[in-house]
Amino acid sequence: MTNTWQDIRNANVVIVMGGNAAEAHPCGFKWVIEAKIENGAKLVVVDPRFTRTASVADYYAPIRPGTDIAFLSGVMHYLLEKDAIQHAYVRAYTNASLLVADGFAFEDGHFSGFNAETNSYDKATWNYDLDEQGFAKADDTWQNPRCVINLLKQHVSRYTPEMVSRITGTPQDKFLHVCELIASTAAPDKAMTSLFALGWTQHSVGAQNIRAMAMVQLLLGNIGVAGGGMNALRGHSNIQGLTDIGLLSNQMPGYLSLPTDKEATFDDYMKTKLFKPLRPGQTSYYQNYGKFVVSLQKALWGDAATKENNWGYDWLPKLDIPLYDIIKAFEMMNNGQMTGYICQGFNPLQAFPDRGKIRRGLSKLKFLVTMDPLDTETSRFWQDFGPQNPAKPSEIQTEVFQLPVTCFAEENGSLVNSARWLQWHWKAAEGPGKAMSDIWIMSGIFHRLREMYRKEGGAFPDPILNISWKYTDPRAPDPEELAKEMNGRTLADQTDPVTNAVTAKAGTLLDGFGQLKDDGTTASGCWIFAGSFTEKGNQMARRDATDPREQGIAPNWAWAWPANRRILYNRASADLEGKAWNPKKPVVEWNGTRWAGIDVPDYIPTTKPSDNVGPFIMNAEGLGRLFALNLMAEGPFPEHYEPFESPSENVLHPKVSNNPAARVFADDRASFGHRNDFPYVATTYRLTEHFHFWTKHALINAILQPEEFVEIGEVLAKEKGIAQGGWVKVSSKRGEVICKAYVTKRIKPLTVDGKPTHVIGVPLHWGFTGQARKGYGANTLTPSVGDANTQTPEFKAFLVNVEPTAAPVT
Ligand SMILES: Nc1nc2c(c(=O)[nH]1)N[C@H]1C(S)=C(S)[C@@H](COP(=O)(O)OP(=O)(O)OC[C@H]3O[C@@H](n4cnc5c(=O)[nH]c(N)nc54)[C@H](O)[C@@H]3O)O[C@H]1N2
Ligand SMILES: Nc1nc2c(c(=O)[nH]1)N[C@H]1C(S)=C(S)[C@@H](COP(=O)(O)OP(=O)(O)OC[C@H]3O[C@@H](n4cnc5c(=O)[nH]c(N)nc54)[C@H](O)[C@@H]3O)O[C@H]1N2
Ligand SMILES: [Mo]
Repeated sequence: MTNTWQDIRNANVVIVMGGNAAEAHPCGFKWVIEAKIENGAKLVVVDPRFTRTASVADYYAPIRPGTDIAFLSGVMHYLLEKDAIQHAYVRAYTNASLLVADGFAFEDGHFSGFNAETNSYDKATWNYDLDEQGFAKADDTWQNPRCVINLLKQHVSRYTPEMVSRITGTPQDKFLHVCELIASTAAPDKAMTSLFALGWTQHSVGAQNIRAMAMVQLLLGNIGVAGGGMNALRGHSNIQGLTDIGLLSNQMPGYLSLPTDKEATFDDYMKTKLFKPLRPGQTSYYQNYGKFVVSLQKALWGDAATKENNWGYDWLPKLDIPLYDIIKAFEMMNNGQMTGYICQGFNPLQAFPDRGKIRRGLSKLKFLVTMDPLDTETSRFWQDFGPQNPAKPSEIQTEVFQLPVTCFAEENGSLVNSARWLQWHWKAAEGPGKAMSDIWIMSGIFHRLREMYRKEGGAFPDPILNISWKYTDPRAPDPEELAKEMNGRTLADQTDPVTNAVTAKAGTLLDGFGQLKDDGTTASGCWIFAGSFTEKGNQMARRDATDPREQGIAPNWAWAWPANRRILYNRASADLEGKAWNPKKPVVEWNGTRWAGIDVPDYIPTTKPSDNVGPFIMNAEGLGRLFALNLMAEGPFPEHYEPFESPSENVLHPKVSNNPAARVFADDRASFGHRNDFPYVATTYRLTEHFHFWTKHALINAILQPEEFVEIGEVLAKEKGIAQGGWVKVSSKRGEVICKAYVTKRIKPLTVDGKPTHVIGVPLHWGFTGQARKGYGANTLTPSVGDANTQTPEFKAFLVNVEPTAAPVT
């Protein structure tokens, strides 16, 4: 989230598109209700299904799964045509005025630089037109056709209301009404908040769905302000923490990128990181990158990381391909390239696409280790259940080790919520039986590995042998010790550069990342967490809910990264003079000498408004990007591509139907179905009564939602002779599910490119362990294809067929 849960109540319009917050985030959803009651906010829901969120909305519009870019490009077209944008904001705070390099173009579904042989882009032209000093040229009058704003206008001009409706199936009048509600927040004192989750991410164009709305928000001046922002409602209680501390395979803690094998030396690595300012006088905060990465290396290797060895740079892994995501891991298992798998708190047989492929992959392993409090389907994959069940466990040679672990309530620790708050929690109970903590198990594996490296050498022992492991109990480091290590501390006395006085003795916990150094005198395991555990104590454990302006900012409740800042980019909440755009809901303002307010300024606090430094200081030009440069895999502007399985051709460019840069393996192409055989669109989702695949182990949840079902609209049910509560067989090219039909008014057929299109809803919670009735699982049906930037699987738009059937024999 750029903003916070509490801040939602400041919104004038709340749009839930690409998620179902009332169902999946029922506690946080109370802030939407507060926005409605206290602020008179309008709640708008755009979803293929009339959801629990839609049931309390002021306005609902249906949409075909996988077509949000067409919808949102149509919104941009509407805003630009009606001139419903916040002009002063767009001119001063976005890259609208900057000129784009000459070679950049878009034609017939491809951006410039496409290589049809490698199916990838050379992004050289996805850049600004730079002057001799390397600064981006600009035309503040917007006359030059190469201005970002003019290229954007041209790009979205194809998305007329007629075209939007033809692609998305959203009736034109409903689309236009949503546009009107959105446009009402272009006023400087009005804000819209965008709440989204998997309805946007789980597509082969997922990241561009989100970009499209971020662009809408920039055009409206809704980023950085109270009640605005792009608010990803996250999943597991600590999934935000997972990405923060670098558990994605191409990242290190604090979103620092893992080196690639093209970056053989530390200098090579740093060359592409320091982001020289792209406008004169601009602050480009990532000029501090070296301080973050050296401090991380010092945290990893302590005294062994020296200036001479570039702080242990050679010990960092170097990626040989862009990344090893989970889809890739299962591809490698299937090809025999990965033979062992440690599966910690993860149930891929249930959770990952094309279950048959997952099962085949696991069956080829030499060993599988699961670390889980529960008996998961993955740990018993050899018993698989369903029509595709191999039922020959004796032929599977994989050795499975199940390690029972404790869970969050059985240990101290912190969870990072969607609002980036690190909240400490305290142990409430002892773990049952022989369950041990994740930390204890991981430490044990580490010590045994290190012992083996010590004794046997091995290919490359240095990264493991040099690890710094100075914990009170090396067998099980204390969560507080780990938290302090993440925060960071000084390794030598720090002195004031002018007076030479000692400002912090060696060993002092850092107050913030501003104190980090690139000379090896500071260590920090995750620079964005610096300030979370200081000499004043554990900031994550704070529980003071005082909210001085009653505006949803309680600075002493827990601690938010970065720097305890609650609203990101909050400099943009004020105008060019430093006064709040919305005087009723100021966030930070210029008080004559510095930036101050109810939040920690996202800016250099002493930079005067007249210095004309852009508010987005993490970007080298300091501006919000309507043109994304080379950061996205498939283009600097979002473009509508059909899902890999789609009921319609791409009416904009039939020859380039799908995202050209999506994550798809050649072997998987044969497993995609066609609309002739699988005529219905399916989408998968969750229910409040279950949490993924765990709560079916609890009797109460199993009673609330006892068995697998699919939702089918009344029209299709009638056409197919499917009865309410009757058995149906849902099939895709990859497998079939037999379950009960829930016939509903909440899904209506859509007219897509002139043809009626039916959507089938597939909740995902059932498997073959636990208390609920056995089910085949939604992912028996889903395709193995991922988003081009994040590799998130396309769980939300694929094709199936459905037929009434007899009850299965069990
Ligand atoms: N009770 C409960 N709560 C949970 C979870 C749980 O299992 N149970 N899981 C947690 C996790 S890990 C996560 S990630 C979050 C997920 O939170 P959400 O993303 O809100 O959850 P989903 O149920 O996947 O909802 C996706 C919604 O998007 C809609 N949708 C599908 N395709 C499209 C599309 O192309 N465009 C648009 N506009 N909408 C589309 C679906 O109809 C559905 O209503 O929930 C979290 N909260
Ligand atoms: N078709 C379809 N598939 C989906 C989705 C969808 O919308 N549609 N959603 C996707 C999403 S967003 C998600 S997040 C995934 C979820 O997929 P998973 O994360 O694989 O599902 P969970 O059941 O949440 O599994 C987490 C496991 O962690 C265990 N666990 C809990 N606490 C601890 C702990 O402290 N330590 C350890 N070691 N284990 C613990 C639980 O018992 C559980 O077995 O599913 C994805 N799959
Ligand atoms: Mo999730």
